[in-house]
Amino acid sequence: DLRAVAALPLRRAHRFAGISTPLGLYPVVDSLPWIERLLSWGVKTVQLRIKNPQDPQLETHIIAAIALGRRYQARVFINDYWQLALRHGAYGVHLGQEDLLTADLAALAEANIRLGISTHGFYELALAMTLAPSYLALGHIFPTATKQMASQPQGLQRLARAVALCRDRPTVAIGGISYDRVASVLATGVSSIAMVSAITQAADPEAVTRQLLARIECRADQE
Ligand code: TZP
Ligand code: MG
Repeated sequence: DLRAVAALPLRRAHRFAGISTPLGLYPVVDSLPWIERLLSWGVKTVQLRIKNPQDPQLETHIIAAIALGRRYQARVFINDYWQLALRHGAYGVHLGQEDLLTADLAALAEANIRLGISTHGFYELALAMTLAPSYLALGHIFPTATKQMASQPQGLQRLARAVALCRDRPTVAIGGISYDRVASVLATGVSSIAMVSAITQAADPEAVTRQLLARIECRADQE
């Protein structure tokens, strides 16, 4: 809805908050136990990504995830369900390109909810940049078995160019990033790394998470 975009509050230099907050390690998980585990290990940015809208526990889980974020002073982003995020005062929302067609971006900006947007190439990136989101997710970088992708892996060279286009806006690389690839991904200048399987499928998720935290900058949110 272009009217909603046009109505975005322009008082701030950046429409969505959190433009300078580094996100650090950014695990993406599909359940409340994972959120709690990760926060207890010191993770400061996490996404609840539930892909079943029929889940009878959906709203309860979202409420609990938001509460855990407050308890641990961590950044909890809710994927997709921006209405529930809005209703329950979420810290942040993560949306894909198709969600942008219907989401009430003005309401999210007014509620000071941080917004992250998925992009899969330069065109989507340019489009997302016009909304001045709190961060831009850039993916998928490597082949991934976690999500069916319509696009091709971007690779490190395109990632580096995308990061440069984002200037000082926070960026998050996602897709097929294993522990061993962290150094080469960080070398592109990207400010954060999102991961699913490298953490959730690890033999020892806590040990891997703690090692990742040590390698990927993560400051407590002072705002
Ligand atoms: N969006 C782009 S790739 C991806 C999502 C949700 C999955 C990333 O999972 P993994 O296991 O880190 O490759
Ligand atoms: Mg979505």
